[in-house]
Amino acid sequence: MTVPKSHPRYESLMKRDKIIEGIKAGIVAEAGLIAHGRGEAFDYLLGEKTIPEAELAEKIAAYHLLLAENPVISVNGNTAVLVPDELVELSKMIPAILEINLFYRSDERVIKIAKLLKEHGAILVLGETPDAEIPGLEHARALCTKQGTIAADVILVPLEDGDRAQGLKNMGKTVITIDLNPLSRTSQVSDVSIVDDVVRALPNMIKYMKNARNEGIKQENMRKEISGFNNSKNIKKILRQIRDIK
Ligand code: PTJ
Repeated sequence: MTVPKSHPRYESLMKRDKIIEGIKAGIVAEAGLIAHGRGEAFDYLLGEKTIPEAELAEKIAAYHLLLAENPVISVNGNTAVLVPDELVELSKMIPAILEINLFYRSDERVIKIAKLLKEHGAILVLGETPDAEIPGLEHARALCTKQGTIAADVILVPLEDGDRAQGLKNMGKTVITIDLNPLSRTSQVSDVSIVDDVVRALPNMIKYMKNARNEGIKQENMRKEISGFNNSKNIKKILRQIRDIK
């Protein structure tokens, strides 16, 4: 189906199309469509735009990643088809390792996602041959690599399930998540919960990284901003906004 650019829901329809094509290509899990729909519902409630609380979390996340010693960006099927260029750009800017981690894991999907990221410019993508596990998880999300997830001090996990976010927290990592649902366990357990569409969140994080570099923001100033950030207060503000919609 060709969607005219003039259609009032053009952006939204294009995102759906990417997810559907991703399923046909064997990159996105079928459940990815359901996850996307849930995300859309929360996006409606947030006005389909980046709210100030998300903008703040995106800046804090960018600072965390810039200050990290071993930053890792986790990639799943939905994220790979929605923002492949941005994942690669972000990973090169920081620089951070890209590691594929899937809930509905199959070797075929992992290989296809790695290929897609490489077509978009990624040099190294981990996850095809996991050699470690996140303790306490009894599903495929536990599979990871020593070089990536295990060594990470800061990890960005877009469109996550709460189990792994908690598992990563238990390992002492700084966990940054992107999830449009502020009530999800993922959002509730993270250090920095970005309640925004991944399609808007990644470009914003890239923008804050560029600003930090261009304006020469000192590491100590980034640390100050990080320590002044209160994630649970930020989430509560978002929930209040949703509750007060007239
Ligand atoms: O590729 P796989 O096998 O790892 O599977 C990926 C999915 C997303 C299918 C899997 O992790 C899953 O089932 O996730 P959940 O438990 O449905 O959670 C996904 C969360 O992402 C939900 O809370 C949605 O609100 C949120 N979400 C969906 N689309 C977006 C989003 N958040 C930000 N941006 C989106 N575009």
